[in-house]
Amino acid sequence: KARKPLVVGNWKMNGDLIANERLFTALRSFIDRELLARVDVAVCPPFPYLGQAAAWMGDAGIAWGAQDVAAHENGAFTGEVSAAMVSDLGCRWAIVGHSERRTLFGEADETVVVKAQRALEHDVGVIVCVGETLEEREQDRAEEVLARQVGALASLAGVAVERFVLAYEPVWAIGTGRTATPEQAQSMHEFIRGRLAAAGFADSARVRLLYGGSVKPANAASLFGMADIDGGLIGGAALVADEFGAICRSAA
Ligand code: G2H
Repeated sequence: KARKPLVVGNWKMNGDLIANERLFTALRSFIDRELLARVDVAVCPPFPYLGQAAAWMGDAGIAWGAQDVAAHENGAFTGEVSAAMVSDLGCRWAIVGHSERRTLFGEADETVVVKAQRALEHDVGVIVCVGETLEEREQDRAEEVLARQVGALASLAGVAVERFVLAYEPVWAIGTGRTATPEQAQSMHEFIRGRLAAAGFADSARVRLLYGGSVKPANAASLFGMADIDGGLIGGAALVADEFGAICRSAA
């Protein structure tokens, strides 16, 4: 494939100083420079541990990123974490618009795009998540929802492709053990790439599209083997070093 695969661990709200140290140590040994020459790897721990990630991953060639950023620049927004702050902590990436943010915290397309803009302004690349819910899929509205979510990103069309990644996460496949079949996922990825082009992304063929939703060592290779799947956004399996390492190797 022309696009270098990317595998991102989304730790969600998990971890503690001691468990993280163990995970970072194991990741350093499972994911070596030879693998990193073929696959980009990033881990996204919760905000309080970004400094710990920097300390452990800094010289390992594994990037780290935030799971979210604030839509506001700075100021009286108690509890929020700005793009400038995560940039300060060396984050190469910020995940924005994860389905859990959209469904549990009511984030709308408009908020997602503003958050992405904030991150990009601070030189933090974005991993923008899109995906339909089970209800939307059953109503045969998956493509309509994706078209809306991708269309809302039109103002980002000029961004350098190195800094812009899209993750397709069918919400019905997240943490449920249900995975989209590789063919189902591929057909949605192909659709998304088409919508990116329609939204003005001249380089849509070079944008990396990740699949997310119950990716495990057993299904990673068949997903990553599809033409428009350029890696994965990994939740549960990212907390288990040998599973995450195996998934990264499947992308090579
Ligand atoms: C989807 C994914 C990572 P999991 O949310 O973002 O999680 O792999 O646990 O389904």
